[in-house]
Amino acid sequence: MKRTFYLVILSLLYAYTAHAQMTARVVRDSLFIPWEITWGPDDHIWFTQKNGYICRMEPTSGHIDTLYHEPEVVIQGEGGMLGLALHPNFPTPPFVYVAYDYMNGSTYTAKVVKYQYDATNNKLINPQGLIANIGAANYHNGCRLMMEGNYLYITTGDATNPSVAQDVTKVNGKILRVVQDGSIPADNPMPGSMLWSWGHRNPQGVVYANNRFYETEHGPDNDDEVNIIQKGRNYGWPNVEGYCDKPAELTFCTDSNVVEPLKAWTPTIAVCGLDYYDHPMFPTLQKSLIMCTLKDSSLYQLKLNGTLDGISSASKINAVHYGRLRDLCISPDGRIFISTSNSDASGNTNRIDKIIELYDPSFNSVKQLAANNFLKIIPNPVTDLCTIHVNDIANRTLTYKIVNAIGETIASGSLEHTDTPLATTGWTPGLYFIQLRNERGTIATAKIIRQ
Ligand SMILES: [Ca+2]
Ligand SMILES: [Ca+2]
Ligand SMILES: [Ca+2]
Repeated sequence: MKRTFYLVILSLLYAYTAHAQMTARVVRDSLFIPWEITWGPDDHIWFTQKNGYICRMEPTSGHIDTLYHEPEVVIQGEGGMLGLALHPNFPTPPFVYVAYDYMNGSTYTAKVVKYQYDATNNKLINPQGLIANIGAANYHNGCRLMMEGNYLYITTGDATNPSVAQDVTKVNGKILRVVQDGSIPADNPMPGSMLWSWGHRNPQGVVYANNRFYETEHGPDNDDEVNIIQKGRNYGWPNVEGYCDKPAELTFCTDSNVVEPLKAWTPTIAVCGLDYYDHPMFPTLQKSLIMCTLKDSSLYQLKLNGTLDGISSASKINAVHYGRLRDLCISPDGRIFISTSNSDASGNTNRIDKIIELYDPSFNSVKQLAANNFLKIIPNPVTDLCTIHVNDIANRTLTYKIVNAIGETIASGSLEHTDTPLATTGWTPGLYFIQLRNERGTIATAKIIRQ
């Protein structure tokens, strides 16, 4: 009996992956289902709430500005204001894409709208419908958005009509791909069609990383899935649930060239928001997908294999106990932000959801990144000239900004080589900071001491 007890304790310990020093901090509470949270290049979190609010949050103070309230949004079951994506070159152009459900006459319907960010007034303006007439229902509404290159990807659910997922004349049960203005790309799988892939039940998480498109979707009472989405391929629903492993499924899989999931979960855990982690703040999480779950109320690490096209292990991240988890985003400096989805169990008026930051308080980005030779100022302290050294500049678009002790910018530029000279002639002796940025925001800071 005692031995069994210890074995249970031991197996519980191994069921969770320990991540040294992972600390959780509630950044903001009293929210209503932050359905999509995404990191902006302005170092703010952009997010939707299911009741029709599009917001922007400063992630240290938790200060929120409401950018837009869409009165057209109608919450019905799982429907409401759902996905959001920023243009990949935001703020040039300053486009924000949002998907939501509303009443189109007497028909519950989803649409995708493009807004323009007016930075002067900190508001969204000029809503412009991009895609209309996506079927919606109380369940299975899809509506995750992702922009990659010039293309906007939209997931759609089967809206409780399973057979629609195999009907390539219909937009439901699909992943759609359009150009940023809503037009249909010439290289989509079928001429004149928005369809990119089909046979989906209810995709709820998408992320593009490693030149791959990873996706999560809900199964029925079995077989939640993680997939890699490929152009023009069939993902099986409703003829195939999870892997091609039943006799009828095997026939359909062969006939329709069905793509099997990387991993499937039975019983289901209600897989949801998905992102990719590869930062030294949490070395054990590097090269992993991070996945939220609703029913299972856990944050999962899905460690990728060496070729990044399979999952070598799945484990729960143990610092996270906040109930149902809807979505996440990752800051360029390695912090993980998650949003909860507990208001849906409590009626539409209770705002009990949170955005939470997971970070390592002992992680000193200057020290750790310097240990990886990522960012170094040589020499430091400096007299008239130093070198900004950045390791691994390949495929990175890096810029820097030098600020003085009172926050004034005194120099800036781009980094195109691992070593870039920086003249400090004329600087008043004292303390300065270099901020290193990629296209997603600030990734590292370091002190410069001018003698
Ligand atoms: Ca997200
Ligand atoms: Ca499938
Ligand atoms: Ca199966």
